[in-house]
Parts: sequence; C-alpha cells; structure tokens
Amino acid sequence: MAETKQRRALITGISGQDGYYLTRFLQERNYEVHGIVSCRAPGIGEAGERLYYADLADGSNLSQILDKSQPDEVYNLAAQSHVRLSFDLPQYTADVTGVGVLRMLDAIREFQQRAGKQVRFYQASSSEMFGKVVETPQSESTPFYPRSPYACAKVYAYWQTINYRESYDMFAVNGILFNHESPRRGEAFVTRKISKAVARIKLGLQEKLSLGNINAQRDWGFAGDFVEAMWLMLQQDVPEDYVVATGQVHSVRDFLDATFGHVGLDWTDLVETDQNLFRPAEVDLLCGDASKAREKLNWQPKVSFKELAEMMVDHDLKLARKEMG
Ligand code: F7E
Repeated sequence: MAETKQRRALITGISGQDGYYLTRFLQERNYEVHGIVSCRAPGIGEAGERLYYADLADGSNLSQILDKSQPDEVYNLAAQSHVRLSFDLPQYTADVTGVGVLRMLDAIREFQQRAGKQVRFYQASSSEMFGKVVETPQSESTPFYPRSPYACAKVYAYWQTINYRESYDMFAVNGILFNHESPRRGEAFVTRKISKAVARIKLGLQEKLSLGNINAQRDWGFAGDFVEAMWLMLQQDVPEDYVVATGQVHSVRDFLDATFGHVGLDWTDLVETDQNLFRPAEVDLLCGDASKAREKLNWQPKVSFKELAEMMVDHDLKLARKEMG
C-alpha cells in the first residue's frame, strides 16, 4: 500500500485564538504544523508546532519560511484585528491587515514556481467588510460597506486573494467569518472583556466594568467550530469563498445577561458607559447567512450562544481564582 505523505500547514497569526484551535484541529488530522509569530521567540511551540519569526509588515523573510516549511496549505490568520484600534493606527492596520496579505500571496506565487507544487491558501476575511449592511442576513453575494480602517484593509485583502486566484490560477479562498469567540479570545474584544470582568467581580477582585455601545448586535459563534470550516474550504475541488456564521443575532446586552446571569449577578448596577470606548463609526448589526457552507462544506456550528458565554465565564473563574492565590 502506498504511504500517504504527511501534509504540512503553515499558519500566520498562530499565537492568536484561531491559531490555537486550528493548530490542534490540524494535528488531530496528522498535519505537521508550522507557524509564524511576530512577537515571540521562534522555536517549538506548546503543541509541538514549529515557529518562525516574521511580520506581514515586512515580507523579506516570507520566501525563506515557505522554503523551510514546504507547506501544502497556508492559513493567513495574522492581522491587526482590533477594529477600535484601527482608527488610531490606520496606516499600520492597512499595511499589516491589507498589504501584508499581498506580500504573502506573492511569496506563495513565487514559491509555487520554485518548488513546482501547488499551495492552497486561506485568507481570514471578515464580516466587518459588510459594515453598514445593505441587506440582512449577509451572504457571499452581499456588497461590502466597510466602516473602519480595519474593514477597508480586509476588503483590499479579500480582492487581492480573488485577484491572485484568477490571475495565476492559485487555489486561494476567502472565509468570511463572523465574530467567533472562546476562552482564548483576546481580552480587548468585548466578549472576553465581559467574561473576565464577570469572574473578577464575582470573586471581589473588581468592582465595575466599563463598556462602549452595548446595543451593538453580532452573530457570535465558537472559534473551535469555525476553524473546521477554514480547513474544509481548502479540501474542496474548486476554490470558492464562503460565509461562516451561526445565523443567530445577539446584542452586547444579551451577552451581559448570559454571563452575569451564569454567576447569579444582575449587571445593571455593575456596568458603566465610557464614551472613549465608542467607535467613530459603528457597525450596528451583523447576521450571517451560511447556507453555502452548510450545503457545500456540510459545515454547521455546534456550540450555542449560551454555552459559549458560560464556557468563557467558567474559564475566567478559574483564572480569577488563581489570581487570588
Ligand atoms: O466588538 C461593542 C463594539 O471588539 C463587538 C474582531 O475579531 O469580529 C471582531 O470585531 C461590539 C462592537 O469585535 C465595547 O462597539 C461595546 O460593536 O468584540 P469587538 P468586532 O469589532 O465586532 C470581527 C468579525 C473581526 O473581524 C474583528 O477582527 O461590541 N463594544 N463596548 C465593545 N467592544 C470592545 N472591544 N470593547 C468594549 O468595551
């Protein structure tokens, strides 16, 4: 029997939330995982993944990393991904989140010629591209209306991915992912900011929580479910773009109800509004239509909104107990 060669994946942004879940998902499928980190020492990571040091703001060593890792699949998860921060750092965000993708696409195009093999490329596109939505729910055919430097950069990267697919016959796809959270979510994003505060308030480590616009509505799913869709997109015969979402909409208020409710607290006197946390332009409501992913990829989310909220609070309660010593 012919031995099947172990497949290799290269993940940019491997130290982030999605990198964590994707690494473990691919390793369970016997992939050799390589990753790019921009602010940590290279070497061997926690899960045995091989780490290289690079930054999408500087493409000079991307070719070298492709030569060393010899990937069959590249997942581009790296970005300056904080929407509020992108208003303060618009040029940096455009460079990393937008032009950085072009740098990677071009390095892959050249690598394919050198190595004489095809690489499958996944671009982490975002529901933020729909911004001031022109229809609800949003699907692959909904026009974009970006509302932040971050979203504008993602739209640029989305079109470059399609441009490289069509110009150079590359297997390059966009996963248009709606918000996805987990206990690994960065603490500056609203869900994790809340789950952490709930745990610390419950244990008496913190008194209040400051938030911006709590009327914003999002389609929130579990990151662990969403990485499966990324992988499925690269296993198809034809490269296409897909929306990945739960189709369920909740407000920040609903997340406050679910998380504070989980520990038996009423949040109304514990949450205060801070005008500095509002954005110059807000995205009021996002709701994804993932019918295409459901039908063609046979993908569907497994974790509900309530389960997600409770999972995050339970994790943060453990961390808060450690903090107490
Ligand atoms: O905000 C409101 C805020 O920062 C959600 C990124 O992964 O998902 C994420 O972008 C909502 C917004 O995520 C606070 O105004 C209120 O309406 O958790 P967020 P995001 O902006 O939706 C998309 C799909 C991405 O691609 C992005 O990379 O919550 N909100 N008060 C707040 N948000 C934050 N961060 N902090 C607050 O205090």
